[in-house]
Amino acid sequence: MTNTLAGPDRSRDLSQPLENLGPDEAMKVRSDQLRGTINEGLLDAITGAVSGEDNAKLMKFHGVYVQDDRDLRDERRRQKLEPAYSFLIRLRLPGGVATAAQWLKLDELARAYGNSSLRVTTRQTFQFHWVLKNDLKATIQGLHEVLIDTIAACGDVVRGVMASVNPNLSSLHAEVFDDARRVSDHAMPNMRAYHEIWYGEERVASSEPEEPFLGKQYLPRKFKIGLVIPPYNDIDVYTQDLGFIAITEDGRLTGYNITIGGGMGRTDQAPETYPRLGDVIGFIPKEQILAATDAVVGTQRDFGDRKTRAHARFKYTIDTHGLDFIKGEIERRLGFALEPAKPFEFVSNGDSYGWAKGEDGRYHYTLFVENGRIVNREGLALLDGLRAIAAVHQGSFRMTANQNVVIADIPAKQKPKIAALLKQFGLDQRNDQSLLRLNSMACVALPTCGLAMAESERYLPTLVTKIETILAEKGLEKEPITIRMTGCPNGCARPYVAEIALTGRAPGKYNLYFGGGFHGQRLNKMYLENVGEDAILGAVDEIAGNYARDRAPGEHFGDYTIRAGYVKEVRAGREFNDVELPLRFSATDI
Ligand code: SRM
Ligand code: SF4
Repeated sequence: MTNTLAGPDRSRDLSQPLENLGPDEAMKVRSDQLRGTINEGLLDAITGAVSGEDNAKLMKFHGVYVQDDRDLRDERRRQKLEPAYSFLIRLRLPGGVATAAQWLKLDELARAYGNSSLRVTTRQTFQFHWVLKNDLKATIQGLHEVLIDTIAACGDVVRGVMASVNPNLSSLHAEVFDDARRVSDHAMPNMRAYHEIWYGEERVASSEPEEPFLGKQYLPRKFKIGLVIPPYNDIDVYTQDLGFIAITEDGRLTGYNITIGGGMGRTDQAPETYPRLGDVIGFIPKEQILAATDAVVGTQRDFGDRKTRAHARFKYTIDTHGLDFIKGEIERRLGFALEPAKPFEFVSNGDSYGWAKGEDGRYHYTLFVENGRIVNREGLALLDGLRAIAAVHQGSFRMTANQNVVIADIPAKQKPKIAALLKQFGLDQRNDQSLLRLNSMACVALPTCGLAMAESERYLPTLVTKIETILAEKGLEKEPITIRMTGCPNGCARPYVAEIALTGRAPGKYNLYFGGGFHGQRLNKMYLENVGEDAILGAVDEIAGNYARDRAPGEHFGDYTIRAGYVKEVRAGREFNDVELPLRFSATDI
């Protein structure tokens, strides 16, 4: 795992005095390339967390977060106990693909250390929650046995690289998936610290810089990349910092249209923060994908805001400097002008469920996993069922960016066996849900997420049941409508492109949004602020009633809410908050 990114092309001076930069920049520089004192902090028996000033933040670059059980927080405080600490471990799984052997190992580790829970994330990977400090190394070493790591799953680096799952187009998927893997390997930091801390390798002295491309300050902020195969925008390409849209001719991949500057995160009552959809800036032949990654990531490395972290995402860099300037900078680094973007079309950003046959004759089964949580519950042994399938499966698994699982590449001969196991565990019934539920997505939120202000994963299923009743009364039960919920405005379930979205404000209170594009092409807009369930259901009831009566043939719910005037169309991130954006930063801020 070596980083092959080209050496720095730093048109800006990153060696400015650290006191002029944000505190996290100084932390990265003094971290000894992300080693900090993590090893010592893990040995501290006084706490269930990790001690040492910077270590909790530094561990994010290693794919590990300190958390505490928020259900127990108040009680523990009353008892004068420290919070019930545990850790989240996020895997690096480019394109969301795992082998059956890897699945079995994940299942084993989840049962041993992760409270028997596997969580498929909105970026196609897995998280273990509830891992105790003393089990961290065993978990990460267990992953290493099946060639999985957690490097750069979090932190100011290129995060998990996504790719469409596309069960039907086997060879195209293989090619695009391979590119996703190459981009991930190419862009990830070398991170010798990871090998030393988690695998116990010796530190090797070298006069060479450890991170020739990323330096000591890494990127200004997280950076997200995704590859999509039209017509399904199943990775929400416009929400990625850098997106590659596969372009084909006669079924053959010729290259990619590039989108830049997507992002969801925002903060309530901070209008200078906003979600933004990526701009399509041109086309590159497929051979140029790594060079394009270098050029775009390098531009953000050198021009991103290293002073104000809340404005450090690439979307703000673009809006601060202007799209034309950033595009020109990318082309300068590439050494050639981008070709004009090629035509493409998206039809949805959801998954297609059930059986599909690939062009190579192999079968794929997309299984609905509500909000990505794979556990055994009364009446549904999902963890057991998928383990039984992994034990015999000769193909792979693909995690979707909608938090579902594809049992992929099943040879025709094996299909009856997999079908029988799906039936045995009742998994063959899981896809029999309303189209609303099949197009629903919630972030984790409580009780593990430290930033959650309201429930999400634990509440959305109940709310969906109530909305299903409303839709059924109006004859809309067959209508595909996307609904997404998050426990805070950070937007981990990409809510701002959903047709109906809820973001948490306080326990039981949400902002309600309408108008997102059905294939992720348009941001939604706030309709009600900080309201509870009654107001949410009331609004849905009224609008759904009118939609059932007045919609045009084929008109999607999100489109209707705009046409009927419930919300204004948002054509650019700046219109999301109805204020003049972007706020301009002075040159010294950058
Ligand atoms: Fe996220 C922070 C969970 C996808 C935007 N996200 C967090 C943390 C780590 C909270 C924290 O910092 O302490 C959450 C851990 C909760 C837990 O207990 O698991 C968390 N994010 C998740 C996951 C697990 C949600 C899920 O239900 O699947 C997703 C993991 C993805 C992965 O595999 O890498 C996840 N997060 C996203 C996405 C969606 C995406 O990338 O496609 C977004 C919006 C896109 C974007 O980045 O703009 C997202 N997460 C954030 C943000 C806001 C970033 C910003 O620009 O403002 C934060 C907070 C931060 O970074 O400061 C955050
Ligand atoms: Fe946590 Fe907020 Fe992300 Fe949900 S959206 S997982 S509450 S940070």
